[in-house]
Amino acid sequence: MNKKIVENYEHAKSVYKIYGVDTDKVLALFEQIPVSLHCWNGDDIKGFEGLGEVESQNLVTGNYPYPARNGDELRADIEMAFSLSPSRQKVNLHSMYAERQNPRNDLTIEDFQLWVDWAKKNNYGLDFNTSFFTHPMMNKGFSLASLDKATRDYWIKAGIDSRKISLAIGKELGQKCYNNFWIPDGLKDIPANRLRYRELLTDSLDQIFAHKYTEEERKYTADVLEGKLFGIGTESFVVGSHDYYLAYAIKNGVGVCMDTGHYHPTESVADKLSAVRPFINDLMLHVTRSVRWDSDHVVLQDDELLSVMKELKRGNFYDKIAIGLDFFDATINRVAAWAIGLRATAKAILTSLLEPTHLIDEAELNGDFTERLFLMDEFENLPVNAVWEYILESKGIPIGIEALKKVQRYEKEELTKRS
Ligand code: RNT
Ligand code: ZN
Repeated sequence: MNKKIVENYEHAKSVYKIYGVDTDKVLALFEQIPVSLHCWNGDDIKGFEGLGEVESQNLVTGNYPYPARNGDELRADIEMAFSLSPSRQKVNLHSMYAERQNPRNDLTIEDFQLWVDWAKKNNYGLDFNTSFFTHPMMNKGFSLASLDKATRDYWIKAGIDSRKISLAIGKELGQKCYNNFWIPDGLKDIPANRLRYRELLTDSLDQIFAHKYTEEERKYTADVLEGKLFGIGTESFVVGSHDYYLAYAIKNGVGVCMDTGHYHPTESVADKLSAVRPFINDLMLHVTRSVRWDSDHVVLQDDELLSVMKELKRGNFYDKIAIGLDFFDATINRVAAWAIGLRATAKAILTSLLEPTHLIDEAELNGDFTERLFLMDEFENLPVNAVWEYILESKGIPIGIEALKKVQRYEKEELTKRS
């Protein structure tokens, strides 16, 4: 180990000790917190079905070369990104990344066997999503809430199958596979009747969730519903809004997924966690960075990210709320984008774990809000980075710009072969 890094860590350890934080315990805790990497940044959410020019309901901009074109390339890219992150690893799959050419609504775990074998081999967890978008069976941008029954039925079947796939994956890997539902259904302009679409969605979801998981099955899978405020092309009305899914989830015993880009710009997802988690069993986050709108920029250590992670720490939520990433940027190297987002998330998690939260809390309980505020700001500058570099060094992960250089070498030696 690099001597300077070890010395810096020892110093940081003594600083944290003054505030009653045991850095070695923090390191052990950090190891246990999984971050689920969204596979779809690797190919701009195109999938492997060769659907050609079918309309997409996700807006990805940029034309950086070398997107992954098949499972082997996508897996290699993900491995490269993971080699730059110290977090426990999960991969978030979408059904459009099946590697057998079965219809989107006729898939089983066998269509994802290469992913499952790979995850097993590398000790990664997996999460799952049905891709209710970018497909000929999308009907004017609608799936589960379409006015057309045949359209709804097609996607209901896909939803039912996704639960079987997710459960099977969870069992294979011996850990919970979150199954996320996001549908783009909505309207550009003001609907004449909002309730009609929401009733159709309720009927579709009721059919999908007709099977209630047993206690045993719940160890291996959970369904989460991802609401959204608006999308490009659905500015006036999104059927699956946050309120809709929250209400549906509470009534029906399913979970929710909160995407940090899916709310009004001044709403705080950090504030929502303690409001919602006590009333639902499963909560997943899609961590993203929105610039003015749901732009899905690469995650950085900004105030939003830190406030979410601090809330997970302060509310003791790290084993109760799952962290997934969700961003895509086709203007920069996609592997580097993943690495930047993974590292920023990991550092924000570490920052939160190292925070002497108990002292802030003590000040609050003593009614000393002056001290609470003082400490909050004071703790912004504790030596997190010394601990961070120690973690990277002890796992053999490149530190600082060396991480980017590794991606640059990968681009030169491997990615360029794709052109
Ligand atoms: C879209 C949602 C959704 C997707 C992925 C591809 O606004 O955030 O999570 O990004 O499922
Ligand atoms: Zn999302």
